[in-house]
Amino acid sequence: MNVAMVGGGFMGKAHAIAYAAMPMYFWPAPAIPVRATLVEATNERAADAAQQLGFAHWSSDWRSVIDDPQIDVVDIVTPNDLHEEMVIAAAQAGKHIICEKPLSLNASSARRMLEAAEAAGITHATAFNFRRIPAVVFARQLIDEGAIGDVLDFRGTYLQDWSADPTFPATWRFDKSRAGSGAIGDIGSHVIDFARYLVGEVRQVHAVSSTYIPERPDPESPAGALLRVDVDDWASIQLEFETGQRGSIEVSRLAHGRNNLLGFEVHGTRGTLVFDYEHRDQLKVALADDGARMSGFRTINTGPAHPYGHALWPGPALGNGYAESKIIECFEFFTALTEGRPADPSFVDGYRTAAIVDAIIASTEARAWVEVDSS
Ligand code: NAI
Ligand code: SOE
Repeated sequence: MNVAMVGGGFMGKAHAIAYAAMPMYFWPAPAIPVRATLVEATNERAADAAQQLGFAHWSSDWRSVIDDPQIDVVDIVTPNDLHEEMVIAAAQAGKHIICEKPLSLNASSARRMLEAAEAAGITHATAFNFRRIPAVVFARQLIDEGAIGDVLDFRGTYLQDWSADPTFPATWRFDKSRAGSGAIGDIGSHVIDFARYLVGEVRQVHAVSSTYIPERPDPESPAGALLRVDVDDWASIQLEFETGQRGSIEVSRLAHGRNNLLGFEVHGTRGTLVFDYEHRDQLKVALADDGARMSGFRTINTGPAHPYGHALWPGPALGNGYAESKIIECFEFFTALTEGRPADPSFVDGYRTAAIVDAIIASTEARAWVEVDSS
């Protein structure tokens, strides 16, 4: 199936690897993704990225792939503010769509994208790839099997330090008009997706946030010019799920030493599950049935006995990375597409996550609990 990818930056590289490698992991593949056209902001960038990432054609006009009858799938990997227009146009042209997270700048925009995709009857996916990590899927299986009893609460974190240096420039992720929010939507959306995947829908939230570095160097202007940062750097969020459980999430992009600590801890009446992306092949499991004498965590390295184990490496702990999470995401998307069923996570998940992000931001402003409106 012919894929047009719009955006050949950091994540575009991961998506391109997934298109190339998915059939090598999952064989026979549900479909063979063909890297047909890469669209970038300029002809120069498009030509270079197409050559690097193995696309047959390139363009600097994203509408050209919308109008191209040879294109089956459009993959949106651009900054967040560009998602809505591109996705709606692709849906109206009948293209199947993968769109990166967060789906858009806010829930009303995400809702328009979902409605356009549903009206078009196309397969649509939101690229929350981390829920596809084998250890995360294994955690979901254990919860579903009742291995930790009834879920009591959820703790999630996403702590990074790539922007802890005040001289890190004000790239698009620090501009509300381009990103929608800061850490809350950028990395908090991943943790929210974990919470929804492992526990369920969120009823209301209470949050506080801070912008620690209010100005950063303008990457587009001569040395020394500063831009005001109008998004959050850090947030602490309390959750109440629709089923009554409680939870908490902390996000920061300025946590020195925390390079990419995306994780969760789920407490149940009969056990606890702990995941840490920095040790992403592992799931730590504590079970009450082990008794006091043997109380503690066992560290399970995922491998052939675990989700997707048949397709990944032939032994536990051989190492799954960013690319493998995208390769699995790609497999699941094309499986859903060829089977004619909804992808998971879809734009519904992108919209519901956006509604939770909106409520979190509203709560930081109101300094009160805010109901999630994902009607
Ligand atoms: P980036 O800035 O590295 O790349 C974005 C690319 O889009 C740039 O190369 C830029 O030239 C291109 N672009 C801008 N305007 C364009 C246009 N009109 N037409 C075509 N190309 C255009 O950004 P990054 O980090 O790759 O993020 C892209 C998206 O992926 C964002 O929505 C981000 O939230 C998401 N993302 C998701 C991750 C995940 O784990 N699922 C990880 C990193 C980013
Ligand atoms: C920056 O915080 C970033 O690239 C996020 O945008 C991604 O979603 C995350 O997976 C890695 O960090």
